[in-house]
Amino acid sequence: MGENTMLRLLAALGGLPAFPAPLGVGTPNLGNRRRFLRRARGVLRRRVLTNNGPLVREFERRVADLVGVRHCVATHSATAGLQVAARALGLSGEVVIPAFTFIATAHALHWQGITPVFADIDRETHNLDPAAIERALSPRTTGILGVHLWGRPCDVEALAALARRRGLKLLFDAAHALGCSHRGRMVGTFADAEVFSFHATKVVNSVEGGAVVTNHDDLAEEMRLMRNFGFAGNDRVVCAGINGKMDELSAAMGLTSLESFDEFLAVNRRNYELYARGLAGIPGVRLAPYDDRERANRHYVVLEVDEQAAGCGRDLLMGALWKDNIMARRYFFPGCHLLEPYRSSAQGRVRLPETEWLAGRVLQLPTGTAVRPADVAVICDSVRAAVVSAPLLRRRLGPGDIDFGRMGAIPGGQRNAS
Ligand code: T4K
Repeated sequence: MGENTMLRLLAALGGLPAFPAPLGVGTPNLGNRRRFLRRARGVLRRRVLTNNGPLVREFERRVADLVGVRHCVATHSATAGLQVAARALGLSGEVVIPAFTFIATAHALHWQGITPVFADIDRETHNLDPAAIERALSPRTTGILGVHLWGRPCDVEALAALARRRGLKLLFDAAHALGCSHRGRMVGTFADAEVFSFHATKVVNSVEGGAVVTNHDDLAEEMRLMRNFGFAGNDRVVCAGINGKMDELSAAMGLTSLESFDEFLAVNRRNYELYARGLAGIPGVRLAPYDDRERANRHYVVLEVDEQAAGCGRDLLMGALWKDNIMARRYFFPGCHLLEPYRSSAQGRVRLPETEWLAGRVLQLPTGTAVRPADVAVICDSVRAAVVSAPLLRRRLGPGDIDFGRMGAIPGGQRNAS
């Protein structure tokens, strides 16, 4: 770091917060408001609010075309999509998953009476380590549920080969990975089924929403039945389904959001590059990279903090940023195996050194259309100031000063996003 760098006085050390109101990770991208409202008016005019309406069907076609798959089954969340997919694939007994993921990946299985068995990850890719999966297999294993964390595809070839060799089903949680590719092939085309999230915080959103994509005709048909109580006709129920449907207003938002996908991708790329430049040279912090040869949505800006080199650990840095109204997150701390109900089960005793190592040092920074170039510069300044002032921060900011578990970090005071 150059000695002449002017440092801002952090709010944690008595300065003013860098932002007057909290700036969060996951502030929704909004598409064209007029088009959304036009679609919403159409929904009201038709009085078809849900149950496989025309906008849901259009949304499914658009997602299937984008990914390049035969079928897309829209659901009201990725969690519901994972449940429906797991059941339609016939998963039971044990399924191997990473613990370094959002808790929904595990819960979706647990709710089906399936035991998620946690395998360790690779600290470079943040994704499942195929050798660790192998060690986690048992005679009760029926499948592997991989996660393309941060939109970076997991080792799809190794996982597919392992699944084939052991006669296991392969399902991918692609919640983060819309529009991402691996070796030029789109995520969504690699497993028996893959599940996207269109939650408000995702790159493309339908407020709440998800979708399962597959190239298998029978599987798609089964999942369509399952997301609609199992109804195959007015009075005919052919399986135990749930209500997993996407509604028309969500589809209106999803379609509008999809129309702006290219713009969102460009903003995320711009922000990522600004972060890379702005953080360069700060000791002990490194951005998790995206492969420039591939398509990536760059919707997660993931910082890795090396406490020894930075002089401050991830949590101290996060505390300083929160005081500056930069609501960075520590997804997915501490790892699913250390959260209930898994923590109190045999799964809580499993040793996952790579997962725990990584969960202790990653931090996600705000991006998306709510984050302007000038904001990125301010955030980078705060990170730099925190690292430079680490010894002082350690004395001023005790572990009890910030409640990281605080819910709803973004209250009504959040800035308007474009
Ligand atoms: N698999 C993976 C790997 C996932 O990451 C997820 C979800 C799933 C499966 C399940 O997908 P869904 O069933 O949700 O479709 C958020 C999201 O709720 C969750 O969808 C997402 N992953 C996860 C990574 O992040 P929280 O608990 O952090 O949400 P929350 O309420 O703290 O919001 C995050 C930030 O976004 C805050 O800074 C506030 C801001 N925000 C949020 C909402 C909802 C807004 O500004 N406006 C909003 O409307 O989980």
